[in-house]
Amino acid sequence: MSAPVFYSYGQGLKELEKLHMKKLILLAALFACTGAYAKEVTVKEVSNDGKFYFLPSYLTIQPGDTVHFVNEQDNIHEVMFVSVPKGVNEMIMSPLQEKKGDTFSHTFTIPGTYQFHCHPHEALGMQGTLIVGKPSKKGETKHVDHHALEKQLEAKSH
Ligand SMILES: [Cu+2]
Repeated sequence: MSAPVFYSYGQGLKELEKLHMKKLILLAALFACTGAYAKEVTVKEVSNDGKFYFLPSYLTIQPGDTVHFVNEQDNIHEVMFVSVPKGVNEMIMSPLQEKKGDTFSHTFTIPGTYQFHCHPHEALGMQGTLIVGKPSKKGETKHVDHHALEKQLEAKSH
């Protein structure tokens, strides 16, 4: 005959703690997925001794995070996204940022690799890369023809 099994009070408590921990871990995972902790990140647009660059020029964020592009000096910058993941169906570009403090903000929800440049300083190499979540694999991004778009916008305004 086997004796009935009784859990001591201490053992029962431990089991309860374990369950509680499992719940907490699940909750944390859920928050991570739903972006409850969305972050805000700043990228500076710097003009320094004839050099023009984004600071940082390479950054990784999570889907749902917002990037603020902030003009650091009274100089003209314009952020244009020239390569984006294929799922992105909008043109991401700032208006002309002419004054110190001018800010362009965008929230990124689609994972992948984004490349951007400053339009007036394109030839001077003012460019950057943004990774949202995970980098895109080959063939998962598309080039945005902003020169064509610019012509379209010009045509509309005339
Ligand atoms: Cu610029």
